[in-house]
Amino acid sequence: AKVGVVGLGYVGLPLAVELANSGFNVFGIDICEEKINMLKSKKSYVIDINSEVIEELIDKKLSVGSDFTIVSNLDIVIICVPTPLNEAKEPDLSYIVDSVKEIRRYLKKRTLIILESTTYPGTTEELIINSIEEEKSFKIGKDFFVCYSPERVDPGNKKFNITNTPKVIGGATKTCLELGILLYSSFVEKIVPVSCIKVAEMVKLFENTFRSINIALVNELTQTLERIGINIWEVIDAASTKPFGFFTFYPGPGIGGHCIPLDPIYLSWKAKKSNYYNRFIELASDINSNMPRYVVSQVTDILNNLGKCIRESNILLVGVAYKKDIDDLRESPAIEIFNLLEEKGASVSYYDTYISYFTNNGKVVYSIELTEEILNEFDLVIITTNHSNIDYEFILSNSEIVYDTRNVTSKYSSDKSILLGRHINS
Ligand code: SAJ
Repeated sequence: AKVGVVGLGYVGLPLAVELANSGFNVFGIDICEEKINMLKSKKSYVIDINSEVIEELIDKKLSVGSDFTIVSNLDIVIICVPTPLNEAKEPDLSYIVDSVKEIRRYLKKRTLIILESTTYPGTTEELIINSIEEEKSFKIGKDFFVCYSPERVDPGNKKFNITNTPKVIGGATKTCLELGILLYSSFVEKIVPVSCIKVAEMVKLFENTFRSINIALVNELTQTLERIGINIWEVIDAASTKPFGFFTFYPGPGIGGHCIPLDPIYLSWKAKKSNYYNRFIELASDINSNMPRYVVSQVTDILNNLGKCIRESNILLVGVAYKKDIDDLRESPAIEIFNLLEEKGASVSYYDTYISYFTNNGKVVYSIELTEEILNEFDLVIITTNHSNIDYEFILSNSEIVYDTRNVTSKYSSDKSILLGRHINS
């Protein structure tokens, strides 16, 4: 069968590779010329796919381009385009709308269309099924088939990948579902069929809302226990010994990435549209997005206790990616902390083993070299992302004070390290 993958990002590219490796003729479509050119010159831009894999497949089982006319030769089209938030922090479905418009233009009868992009319940029906039935007067389940199957890709995860992560799927009709199951069964170990498309859309939002709310819980508890003078990190580690019915979440400098800060907003937006205001989600988003300010307030107190103030101080952020062991800066709380400190007059530098430079407010900022003399220049070091390949012992032994938002320094029991949430005696 000929399968099209629309959107060749961190979800679509690994999917296209997996499909090609399991024998399908795959046509990757992406409107971003730069991505297409990189793939054609046999280069990967996704952390989980190395360029050798592209070299093996490109122009053999995998061809790529920006042209949607190929859709008229495809049996299956899988849509993996971004679903961000717009300026007003509301769902932005423009990538889905635009790609469906192009697919619809060239769609031939009997094609299976699967949406994988994270979105609120009802999207697949409104934007794909209804629009194709109206514009092409195709009958769903007879002239074309539609499923929704949420992506569960976790970039950089060495243990879980597309084949060993259970795949939830819902179909518009029984036949649609059967076709979707047939497709995924050829390369996914466990398929989880659900009764309808809306349930499948909701499953992904629930998974990530669950994470956002539980992260917010420990982030708020951190501030409660700071007032009482209890170490939240010790409480969480001891509570995690409970062998059943407990999930471990840790406080941090805030939440980043392309999923957790966004997906719950898709759900709360949809809830509001159905005249239900989901208090948990709004509260969790507020608490999580306030953590960068909480970090800056603790750092201010620490510097004041040293007789220094943020204005002239020299601060180093260790780790700026949104989470450990990846090179992704999207929505990273470390960048927000960087900017908040600069606004207060500090001179801020960073060190990250995965990110050698980034553009911040139009300025290119480079990672420092981690040497003794450079470390000695800083009044304070903040550990914002806990990459595994950073030498924290070296940092501790060559710094005055290390404010640790990820609890990676406790094991060195150094009196120079102050954990996020510690009561700072003013
Ligand atoms: N974070 C905390 N405390 C925690 C866990 C995470 O502060 O206890 C922060 C992280 O530092 C990061 C943000 O939250 O800034 C999101 O972290 P995440 O571990 O949820 O990682 P993501 O954003 O890459 O989430 C993805 C999601 N995968 C999909 O949406 C398909 C999520 O469902 C996975 O559970 C998660 O990876 C994972 O477990 O790695």
